[in-house]
Amino acid sequence: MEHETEKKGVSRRGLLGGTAGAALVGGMGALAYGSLPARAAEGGAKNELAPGELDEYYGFWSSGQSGELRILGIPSMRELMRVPVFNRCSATGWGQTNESLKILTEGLTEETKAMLAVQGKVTYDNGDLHHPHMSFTEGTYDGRYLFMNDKANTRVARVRCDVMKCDKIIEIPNAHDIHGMRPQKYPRTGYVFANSEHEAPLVNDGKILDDPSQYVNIFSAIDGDKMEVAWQVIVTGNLDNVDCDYQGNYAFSTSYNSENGMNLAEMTASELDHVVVFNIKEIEKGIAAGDFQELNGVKVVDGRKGKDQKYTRYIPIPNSPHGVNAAPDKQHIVINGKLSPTVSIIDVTKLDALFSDNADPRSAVVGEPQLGLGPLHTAFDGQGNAFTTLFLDSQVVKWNIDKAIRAYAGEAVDPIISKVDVQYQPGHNSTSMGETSEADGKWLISMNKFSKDRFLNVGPLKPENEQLIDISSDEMKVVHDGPTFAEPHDSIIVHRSKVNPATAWKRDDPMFADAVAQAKADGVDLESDCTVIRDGNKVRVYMWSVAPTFGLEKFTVKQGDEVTVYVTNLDDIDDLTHGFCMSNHGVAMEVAPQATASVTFIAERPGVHWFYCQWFCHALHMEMRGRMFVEPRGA
Ligand code: CUK
Ligand code: CUA
Repeated sequence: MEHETEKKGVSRRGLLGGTAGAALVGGMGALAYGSLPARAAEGGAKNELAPGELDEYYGFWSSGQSGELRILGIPSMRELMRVPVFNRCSATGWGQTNESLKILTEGLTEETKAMLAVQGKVTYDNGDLHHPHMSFTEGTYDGRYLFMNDKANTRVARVRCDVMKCDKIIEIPNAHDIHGMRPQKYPRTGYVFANSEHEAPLVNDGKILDDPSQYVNIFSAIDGDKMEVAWQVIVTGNLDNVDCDYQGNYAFSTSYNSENGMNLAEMTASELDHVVVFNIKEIEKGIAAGDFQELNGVKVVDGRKGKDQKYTRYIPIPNSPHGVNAAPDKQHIVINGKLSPTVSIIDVTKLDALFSDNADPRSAVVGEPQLGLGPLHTAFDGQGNAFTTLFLDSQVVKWNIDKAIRAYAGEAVDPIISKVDVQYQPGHNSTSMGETSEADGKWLISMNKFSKDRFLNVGPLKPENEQLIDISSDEMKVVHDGPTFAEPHDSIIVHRSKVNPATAWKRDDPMFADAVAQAKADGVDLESDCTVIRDGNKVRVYMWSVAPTFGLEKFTVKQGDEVTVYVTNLDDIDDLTHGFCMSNHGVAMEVAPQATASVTFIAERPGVHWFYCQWFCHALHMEMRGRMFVEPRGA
């Protein structure tokens, strides 16, 4: 039995390799790749990496209602890291450390803070992270930031790519449930465009419920450098997904409820919904000229349908369109029909006429190929082809943009190149570098909502299935199934040359500037002093960590003290993260190399309590511990 397994292993490896692969598959694979031992047998690109081999791409993944950002290696699909954003994290202390609580609270509106305070909270515990996108410079990723939305609590967050940590979260006033979100592509990000999905009365103070005529929706442009709302636009209908052009002139939002309906029947009543085109330059001019109202501190222009519009155009699109994706040819925008089997192709060079000559909005549509049932999202290969997920058909369809345009103009050409079955019901898809001008046509991820029978049954709640598809030839080939937990919507695939994270923190990093300032005020040198400062019933405990010891082996506080522990990790070796966990106090945090992290709690239990390093760091990691002694009240 053992022998047999081994034999199988050998022959499988042989198949992936050169000579045996050539012999077994014959013909096409052998000719193209027979002499390249690293290639997969059947002629595609290689997706299985040997131990120790590095991936060519970073995949940045949303996690839906899990609220975090995930980092995968592509094409191996190995999960490399989880970056807590809107969620709480037991491992890193995100949502518990002072550094993370500052980020999670400072961007909330006063109204939200008051609402949370009534519930005994300082911030939200959950989030629904749908869309992670990297900042751009001149049409391609620049490796500065990742931006992402929280549909659940109307927020937008930013992750710094140098340390892969969230550094800003803002709540968007006037909006209701941020869904679609994309960074400006040109000249740089710049703006981060964010859609408010759900309509509400403009002044939502509990006086209006059943008067849809008073419901509006809000499109926001966020300044991605400052993480502040730059301006907003009032629109008609709801807003779903958003993308923008490569010229820096227009943004596009789909609306699946142009009817302004409040229930399913009303929302899907009309055959045509629309995509809203936002004229960025005109909106900026309008703001500069004072043509806005100020609402909750934000400058808001009116872009509703049916006015003499300077700021917006509404292009009719069949039916309940969902995804919107700008092609790397810098000219075409694909709107995905969802309830219509079509996608609509907008030519950005025809948009100026919509505004300057009041041309028929539909004149910007230059193609509308029928692709299959339930088109949701489209990705691109940089060679003129597009890949659209068909939710109802459980397929990805590869089609040619130019042929679709020619067919729309009356030529007898079929734009569809091929289809591949995916398992099952795909939502988003993404291609390697596909949302940039450097789309390279190597890999496609199909993010499927259901895995059904693809994995061992783990109970009624099942993982989703994300499939890696080789798109290096016209026949798309599914090469990997990847189960994922709730519920990644979207992903981007970024070439590793674009991202260059640090291996240790810099001591002057703004992430822990408050801790550094407090230490300075207390006359403490974080890099050498370990000490306890009493300030009334507030106690600040400073210590460093060097594997395998904490700078303090014990400290004493009084019952009822508010204790803040600052740990500075003096280790600067790659991978030498420490932790600080105060047992039986619900306190734990990550302290990565050269970082300072702090956490505050009330010492309410008299006696001895061990704190320990919960991040494996050394052969004597278990010994990396110390004691907090809490003197009883009145002692
Ligand atoms: S949405 Cu989920 S499948 Cu939030 Cu981008 Cu289309
Ligand atoms: Cu330090 Cu484990």
